[in-house]
Amino acid sequence: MVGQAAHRLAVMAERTTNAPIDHTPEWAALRHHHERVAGRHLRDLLVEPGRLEVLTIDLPGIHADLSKHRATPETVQLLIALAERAGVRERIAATFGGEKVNTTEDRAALHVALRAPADAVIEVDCRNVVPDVHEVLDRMGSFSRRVRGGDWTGATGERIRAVVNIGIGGSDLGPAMATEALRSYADPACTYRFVSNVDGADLHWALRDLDPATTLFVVASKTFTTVETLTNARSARRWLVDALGEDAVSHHFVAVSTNAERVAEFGIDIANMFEFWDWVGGRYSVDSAIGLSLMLAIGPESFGELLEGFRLVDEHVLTTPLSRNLPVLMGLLGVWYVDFFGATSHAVLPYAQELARFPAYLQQLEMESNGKSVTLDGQRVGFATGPVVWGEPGTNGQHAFFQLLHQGTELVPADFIGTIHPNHPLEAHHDLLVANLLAQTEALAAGRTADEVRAEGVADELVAHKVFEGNRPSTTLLCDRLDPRTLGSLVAIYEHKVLTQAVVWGTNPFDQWGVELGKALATRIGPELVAGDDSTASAHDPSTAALIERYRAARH
Ligand code: G6Q
Repeated sequence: MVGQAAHRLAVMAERTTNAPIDHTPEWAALRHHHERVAGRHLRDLLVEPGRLEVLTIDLPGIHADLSKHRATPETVQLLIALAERAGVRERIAATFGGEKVNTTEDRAALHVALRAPADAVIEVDCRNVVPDVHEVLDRMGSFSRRVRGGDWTGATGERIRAVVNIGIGGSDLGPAMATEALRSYADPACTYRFVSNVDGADLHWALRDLDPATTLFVVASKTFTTVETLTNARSARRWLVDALGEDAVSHHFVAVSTNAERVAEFGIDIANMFEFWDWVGGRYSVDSAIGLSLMLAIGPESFGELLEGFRLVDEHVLTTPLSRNLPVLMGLLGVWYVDFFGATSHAVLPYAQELARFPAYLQQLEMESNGKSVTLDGQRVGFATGPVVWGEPGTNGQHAFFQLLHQGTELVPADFIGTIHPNHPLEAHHDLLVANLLAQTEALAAGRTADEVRAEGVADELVAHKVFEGNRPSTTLLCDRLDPRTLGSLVAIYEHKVLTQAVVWGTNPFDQWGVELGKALATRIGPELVAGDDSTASAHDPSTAALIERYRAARH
């Protein structure tokens, strides 16, 4: 094992210190190939015999169709050769193996351990972390059962009717997205709210109609130093104490964190703290204790199914050849569009209202992970990396930004995500929804030629306006049903897609220095807005200094 690990690290080092990826023969081969095939139209590609078999992949509960991509079998082969050159297999294995792949923070990135079966052995610094993971899961399970069953009550003995998660970024987006996505699995007797923004409006409106006696706060923060979260948690604590007194806190506040000291300092009993570890990145943490609010909503059994969905994809990514490996192929197709077609954005379009927050969740997962411009060895990249990720649920988007997808000058690859079975009884709505999804992917691919437009009797002067070039690529992920297992699988697919791309680009998908900068900058300006301080003008650029002064003059 030690020998294998050393070999993997040596391979990683060689990949990252040798020629940049865009100086390799595999990159050059893709460039030449692009010149040859970029002009080919999806109308023609799509009807090539055998294409569907090669470019569709079935995972339990998810059918993935990659055939509407501007790729030939040769494109896929060349992309896989690029992945091999970059060491995708080795880096995935190193990540799963607990190696410290997050080199700039000297940490493992071991979210896969969060869903490993109880008998698995995954070591960090020679310690098997799997028993720790399961111990916390068990504690979360029994706590959730007590709250859901009414055995854990508020200070006045009443059962909990509202759960308010206070966290931000990775400590908010995952549980908020998943609680909405799985709302049909949630206990309807309880209300679930997520407060993240330091804008007081967020907390104010979240608490407005809640009763302190029946409200449970989950304060979720990996570091327990994040200003927004601590500010919201302090105000929530005051709201509770004003109504029920200081002794009520231990009945109404629990914490999720890696930092027991800070939790205790804040005034939450560490007996009411659910732990996770520094090897869990914020945006990779929905399946850790950060998912506690979600577990309170859907129950430990459904949470277990969510973990099973993650695990299925982990096994798939580890054991499937790259040519049939869904997250790897999605990642490589992303590289193909960004680096060879010049695409600068990627749309995520769930045709499932319950997935309304999924684009925002992926925005963080993808952009915080792959918004990087230096390689692991600190060299500036000479090529484009992560695209802007954005999206909204269909069909709403069709009445808004889809115009640009169809006829704009930008090439925007898109993921369409839908389900065969709805989680509601309005079946006729669902057929209409799915019909729209399929029609959009078809229209984006095929377009409409001038001849077709003319054949419809359109006046000559309008023909150019009504032509659709088509050739706009998309992935379709058609799920059986949006259930906990499928949601877990969907998230894992994107986690491994992101890793694949980072390996190709040679960047670190697990650090976030840009986010850390934001935290530091706000702390600096904050006091200047309140206290009259003449040094402000010299410490900032003229625009910022004037804005600070304007705000201060009007407010204080
Ligand atoms: C995630 C990021 C970031 C983080 C938040 C909250 O990968 O690092 O979004 O999750 O800044 O941090 P805390 O959990 O420490 O409060």
